[in-house]
Amino acid sequence: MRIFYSLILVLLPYLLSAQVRIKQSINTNWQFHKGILDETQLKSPDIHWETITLPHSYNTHDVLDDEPDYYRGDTWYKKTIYVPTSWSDKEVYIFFEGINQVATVYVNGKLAGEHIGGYTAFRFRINDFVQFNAGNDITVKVNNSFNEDIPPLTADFTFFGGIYRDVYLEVLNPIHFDADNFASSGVFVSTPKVSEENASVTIRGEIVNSSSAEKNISVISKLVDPKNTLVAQQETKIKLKQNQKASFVHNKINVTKPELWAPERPSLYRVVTVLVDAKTSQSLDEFSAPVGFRWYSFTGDKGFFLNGKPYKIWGTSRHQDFPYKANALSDAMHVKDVQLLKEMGGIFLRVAHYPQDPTILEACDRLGILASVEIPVVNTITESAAFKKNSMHMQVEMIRQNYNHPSVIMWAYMNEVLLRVPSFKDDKPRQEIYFKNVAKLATTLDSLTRKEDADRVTMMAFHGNYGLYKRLGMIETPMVVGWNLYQGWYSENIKGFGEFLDKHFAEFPLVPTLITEYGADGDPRVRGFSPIRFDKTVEYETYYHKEYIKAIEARPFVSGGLVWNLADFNSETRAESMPHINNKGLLDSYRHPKDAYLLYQSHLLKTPFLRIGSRSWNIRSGTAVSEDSLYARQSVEIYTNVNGTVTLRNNGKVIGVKSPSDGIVQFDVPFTDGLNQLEANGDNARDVVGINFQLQPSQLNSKKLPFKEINISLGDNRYYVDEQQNVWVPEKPYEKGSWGYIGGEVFVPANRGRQQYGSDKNILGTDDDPMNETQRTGIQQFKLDIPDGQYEVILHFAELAGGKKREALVYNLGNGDPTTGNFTNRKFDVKINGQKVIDGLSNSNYLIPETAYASKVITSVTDGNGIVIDFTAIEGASILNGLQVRRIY
Ligand code: GCB
Ligand code: CA
Repeated sequence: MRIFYSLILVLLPYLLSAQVRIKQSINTNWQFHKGILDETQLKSPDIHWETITLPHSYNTHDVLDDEPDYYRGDTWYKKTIYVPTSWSDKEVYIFFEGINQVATVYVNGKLAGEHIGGYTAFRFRINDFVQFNAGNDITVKVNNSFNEDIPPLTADFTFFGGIYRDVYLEVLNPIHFDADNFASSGVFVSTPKVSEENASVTIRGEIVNSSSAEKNISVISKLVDPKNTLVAQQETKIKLKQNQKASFVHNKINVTKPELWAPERPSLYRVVTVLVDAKTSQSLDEFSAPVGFRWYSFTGDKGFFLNGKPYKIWGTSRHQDFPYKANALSDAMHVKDVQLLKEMGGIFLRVAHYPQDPTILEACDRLGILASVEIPVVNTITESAAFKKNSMHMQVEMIRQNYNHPSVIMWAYMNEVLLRVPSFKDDKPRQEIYFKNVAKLATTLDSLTRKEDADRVTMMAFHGNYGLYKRLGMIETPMVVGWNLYQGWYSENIKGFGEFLDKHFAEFPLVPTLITEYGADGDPRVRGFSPIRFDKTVEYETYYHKEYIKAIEARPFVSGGLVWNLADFNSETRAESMPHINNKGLLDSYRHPKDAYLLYQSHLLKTPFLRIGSRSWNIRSGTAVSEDSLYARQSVEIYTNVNGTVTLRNNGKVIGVKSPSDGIVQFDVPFTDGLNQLEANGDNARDVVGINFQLQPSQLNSKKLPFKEINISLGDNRYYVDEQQNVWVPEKPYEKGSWGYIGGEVFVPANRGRQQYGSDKNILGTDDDPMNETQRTGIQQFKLDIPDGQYEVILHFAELAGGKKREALVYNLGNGDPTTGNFTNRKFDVKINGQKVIDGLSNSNYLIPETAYASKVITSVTDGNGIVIDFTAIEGASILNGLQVRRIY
């Protein structure tokens, strides 16, 4: 989807206008069928086809529901294309930007070709199957099943199926740039020499004459500068015999004092190469690509240099999905992500874990974002010839298809490939053979990459098992090593991050290192004032990034840090607080910024920046300081790069004046009931945020602040804002005049591991996982000293114990199934103000493990007795996960 207009203007004086290649998308009006079809069924009128538009995925919804797994199997797409008679002397191709993961393409029932791999483009010549001046049936079988010979095998992202990128028809003259070169453009542009003084451009490619006549061709390459002024050109004459291929090289295109391409100023030149019929002067084909003049190097001790200057690389990785769209995003949605990275102040995009839509690298070229691209060899390999062949094929496709992007400086080929090591039934010698095979495949892919592109650097990303990669010699295989490190997230000690790097530097002082991943989950709905690891609060995520920024900045030998991830993304097999989503994004999955995104802005942006941190936590709740002081104090962080002080006002009143440190100012804000307009002012920067505060009375019978409603998450220390905009507040012990629990303890998982409290299981039947995952176990009473009136009380329960084998329990209750861990049956009654509202709640009725159960009860409060909820255990311990109380009258 390139725009040729300006080029046409440039070239007009030199060429006769003529029809060069046509590239037209054919995305509309496809028919789709999910399921296996045989040849007769394909033609049968009884088969249901749904009309759809590309890009399309058939996994938009099943990756987000409560059913485990998503459809991974056969699907069919079909469409009629019209091929005009005027194309009968042309070469007609069908071009797919990407289909996940195996595509078989038929034209009028005949096999046109098959493609393996979900993230690279492919094209098939279809002349032999089409009828001109007629409708032609394109039928595509798509299959995204697990295939042990096709990477990725397993990974922390979802392998959505479908024709999820654009599809085009390409119509070429018989004389054209080679269209059968791994779906590349057939022409490759490089900048072998670049300095401030001068730069050179090399353009090489192959030209095909598929006609039956000999032709004299001029190949003319022109270089235009960022203002579209011609700066250099080269012309070659070629005699092309019928059905012959010939190559050309233009390497005499030089520029003095080039405008350099850099993140601050991504100046783009452009190359246009045209094939001209020497006799008629008609242009027959045209190629165009951006050119960015830059040079760079990675060093082991001083980090990264671009155009001779040191740069700390800051950036992110990015997945290509969006809620309810799977991978089928519009071009604009892809571009927006790169823009968001730019607006954060990032200068690097790790296109991970697979090549993405062409618009991504186009945007990187334009916006000055450096990039790496990699094939999806993730976690593990299959030691088969086919796996190796497919990996190598993908690597060549990736490099040739994305070669002409000045933003790309790095090709990678494996991610954490030793994360999932087959145990071979504890056969250590066999495992050792596997290790060797992995290391060998790495070397093969690395050499292949260097051979394909001698100008860029190679990279492989490792997980924290330093010793193993070192032992296998893999640290020295790529030109740059990438480390994916999660100290302070998957492992306990956050300082371990810096220690790891220092050790690495001591042992491999010459190996350039880049932190290719680091990150912590922040569920955008979960907040807290005492964040701890794995509590999923946005606040812990922010804390983690503060620490990592300091550690990376403190070490000049580290080339930079790439946050995992730009945005939250789908990983169907994940449970935790937001099932199916990996919450390590700096943006949530709808691309709203979390606080950590603002933290990076304050750290990286050069223009005045100031943002009030909890803009996304704009519905809050808390208890008034006292009966007479009708406000609650809560912390607010402001992220800024301004010099001098920041003044914060709430509803016009000055709260404080403070100087930032490390880009942050923190205020304890007295929030009043209702709307709190926070206004922060600093040097040349200002921000306003409205926070709706639901102030809870300190005494529930308060006249000044009458009780309305409250939502309490038991066994919880965090705040949670649900989809209905209810704010759930943390539990507290009962105090007279107020509310709280009596008895019991915070639920802590059996094998605590990373989770300090609460469960990390997907609780079925609810979207309120954070509230349902936490629980007070052994609770005796819950009291609210609320005034007389009529109330709605909703009690929330979820069985969190055991639960490894949910089904076994449901169907085999009480038989002591050993696979269910520490599970003990429970049974208890619930009374509200003396009346039994739940009789014998147990695992034999509603308490199905890991499943939400809630019950709403209407109750009257009289005689100033408030609400007293009694839990009486009959077997095991009583539980309560959440409680909502709302005054009706
Ligand atoms: C990793 C993987 C990435 C995961 C990430 C995580 O190391 O490379 O694919 O998504 O960790 O969040 O666990
Ligand atoms: Ca709870």
